[in-house]
Amino acid sequence: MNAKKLLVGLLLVSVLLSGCTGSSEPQSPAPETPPADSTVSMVARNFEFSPSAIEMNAGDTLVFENQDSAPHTLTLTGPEPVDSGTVAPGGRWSTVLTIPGEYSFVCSIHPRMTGTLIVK
Ligand SMILES: [Cu+2]
Repeated sequence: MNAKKLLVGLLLVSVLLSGCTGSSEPQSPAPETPPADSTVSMVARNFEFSPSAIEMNAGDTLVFENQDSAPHTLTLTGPEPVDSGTVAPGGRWSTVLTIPGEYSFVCSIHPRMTGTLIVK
């Protein structure tokens, strides 16, 4: 009797072990990963924003890099106004825009530097 119980126990253990290492793993639903928020880059160069027309999705990060020899600002007007303040040459600034809509932007130091941005 004891030997039979031991044998059943061993069988059970071996079944469990093979279940863990075998190819017939239990089907668990793949974790739902929301699309990663992406980053949109924009630079100031030669006293121009590039690109000067930008589209991004709500929740994306807008990264502004000043590749010019002069300080610039990225001053956004629209549903979610935001101002980088002065970004020194070689400097970088970023913000996350969460409110969809049409924006325009300008460098407050050089008002002829303009552009448009759409948050979808
Ligand atoms: Cu400027």
